[in-house]
Amino acid sequence: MPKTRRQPSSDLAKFREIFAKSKHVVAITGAGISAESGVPTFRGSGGLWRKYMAQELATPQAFSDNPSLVWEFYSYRRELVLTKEPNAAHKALAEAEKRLKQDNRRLVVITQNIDELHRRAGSENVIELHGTLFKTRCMRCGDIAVNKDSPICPALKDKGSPDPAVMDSNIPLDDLPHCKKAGCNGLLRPHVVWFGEPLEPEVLEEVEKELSKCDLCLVIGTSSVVYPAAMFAPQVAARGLPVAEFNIEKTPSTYEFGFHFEGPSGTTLPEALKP
Ligand code: BJW
Ligand code: ZN
Repeated sequence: MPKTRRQPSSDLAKFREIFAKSKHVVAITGAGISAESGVPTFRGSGGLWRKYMAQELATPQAFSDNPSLVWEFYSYRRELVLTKEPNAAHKALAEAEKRLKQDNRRLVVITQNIDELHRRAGSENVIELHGTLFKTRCMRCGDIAVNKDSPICPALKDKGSPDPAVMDSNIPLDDLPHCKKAGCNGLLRPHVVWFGEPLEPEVLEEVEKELSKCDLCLVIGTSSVVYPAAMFAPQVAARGLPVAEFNIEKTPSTYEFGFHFEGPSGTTLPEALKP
C-alpha cells in the first residue's frame, strides 16, 4: 500500500495570517531563487550538474587533481554573477527583514548560494552555508580573504567555463591565484564547501540557534537533496511549526510541509510577503 501523503496547502491568505503573527522567520534558499537573475541552478534544465560531473569540479579531490580546471569553473561563475542583479524574490526577503525588525521581529536567510545576491539585495541577516564566490582560502596558511578582483588573476581573464567534452585545463600553477600574506604565497582555493567537506562548525551553530527559535520557515528554490541543508526545514516541520515551500516544482520534502506555492519565486514570494 502506498503511504498516504498529506497535500500541502496553497492557501495564500492562510499563509499571510501566519506570517503576520510570526516573530522569528527563517528562509532557507537555494539556487532557484537566483534563477530569475540569470544564475544557473545545479539540477534543473540548464543546470550545472546536467552539464558537468559534480565530482570533477566540486570536490577537494578535483581541486588537488586539477586546480586550473576548478579555478576556471569558479572564475567563470564569479564573472557571470558580477553581471547579474538581485531579483524580486531577493528584494522581498530584504524588505521583509527590515519591516519585521522595526516591529522587534526577525527574519534570517540561510542560503546555500555562493552568489552574494541576498547581501546585494540588502539582507543583513544572512548565513552562507556553502561559502561565497568572493572569498578565497589559502591552502598553506588557511587565511580567508575577501576577493572581488575581476578577473581574479590575469591567467583566468576571459577563459570561459570548462569545456565539458574536454574537462582539462593547464594554466601553470604559478599563474593561479596565490596568497598575498607576507612570506606565504600558498595556492588559494575558492572559500566554498565542496562535496565531502564539512560545513564550518560556527556556521552550523548559528543555524541551530536560528532554527531552534523560529516560528515560521520558508524554503525557497532548493531541490532539498543536499545535506545537511536538506534536513533543516523537515526538522522544523517535525516540531509542528509552519513551513512554506516556494518552488516551480515539488521536491522530496514537499509533503512534509504545510504550504507549497508553485511558481517562480520572483512572483510568488513578493505576493506572499507583501505588507
Ligand atoms: C525555482 C526556480 C524559480 C528553479 N523559483 N524555484 C546524508 C545523506 C546523504 C548524503 C549525505 C548526507 N550527508 C552528507 C552527504 C553527502 C553530501 C550530499 O548531500 N550529497 C547528496 C547529493 C546526496 N553532502 C556533503 O558532502 C556536504 N558535506 C557534509 O555533509 O559533510 C559532512 C562531513 C562531516 C565530517 C567530515 C566530512 C564530511 C557538503 C555539501 C556541499 C554542496 N556543495 C555544492 C557546490 C559548492 C558550492 C558551489 O559551487 O556553488 O553546493 S553542490 C550544489 O548543491 C551547491 C548548492 O548549494 C547545493 C544545493 O543545490 P540547490 O541550491 O538546491 O540547487 P538545485 O539546482 O539542486 O535546485 C534548484 C531548485 O530551484 C529546484 O528545486 C528547482 O525546481 C527550483 N527552481 N527555478 C523557484 N524561478
Ligand atoms: Zn597563505
